[in-house]
Amino acid sequence: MFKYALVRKPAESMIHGITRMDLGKPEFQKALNQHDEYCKALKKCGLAIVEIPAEPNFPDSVFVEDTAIVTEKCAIITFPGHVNRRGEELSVASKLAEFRTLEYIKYPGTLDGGDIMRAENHFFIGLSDRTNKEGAEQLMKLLAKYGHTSSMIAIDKMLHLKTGINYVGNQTLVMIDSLLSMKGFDDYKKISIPDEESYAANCLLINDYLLVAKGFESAKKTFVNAGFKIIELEMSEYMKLDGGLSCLSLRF
Ligand code: CIR
Repeated sequence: MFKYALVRKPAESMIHGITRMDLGKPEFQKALNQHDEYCKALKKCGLAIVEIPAEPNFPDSVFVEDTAIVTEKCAIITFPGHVNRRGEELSVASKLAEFRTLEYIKYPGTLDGGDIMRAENHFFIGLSDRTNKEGAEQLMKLLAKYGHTSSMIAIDKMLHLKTGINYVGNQTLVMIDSLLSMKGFDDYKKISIPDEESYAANCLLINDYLLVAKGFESAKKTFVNAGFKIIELEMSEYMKLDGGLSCLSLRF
């Protein structure tokens, strides 16, 4: 069970965040409101919110998930893959030091938390434009030191591994249809999400609830039929920046 969620509100500069999407610039006020609703949902899931100050110098810093991997025993601070995001991790590290022993990914290793998917004691590490082999190898060593297993999965097209694949407990993965044949996930049951609703694959299991993005009706039916208690959240302004539900918090 998770107890805490570390979050950071977006700064106004978020409208200049990195994106590969063509959905226009986010509206700051809407993004703030969506963030408030997100935090309310985390509280409903039973989490205490640990909030750190907004960082106007880092437009993407609302996506705190990319800056650390937090386990029961340690917090591994990342070396973010995109040069514009390097430095976001410092304030996250200071806060996490209050809760966990810190470990670090070091350059030339690069790694974004969005590429790390935990399934019970195993961690899948996506090799992407943001997470390189050196970063993945450093993470594997650190995880092994704390008793976890891990494996690397090369991804293409997606920004991060969890953009299209997420673990939802009970040996089950939520996956975009076109990824179903991907190697490395044979031992798992799969819930498939149509490619046209791919954004909905970035769902987030927190204790008894599954947080899902609003507006994806087919995915919603699939989740409800699979027996999840869902909380729907409007994510339009974060989708414009290529960010999903998991990116907005670190749960531990
Ligand atoms: C970026 O490109 O880095 C941000 N605009 C979005 C990061 C999303 N984070 C995530 O999927 N964990």
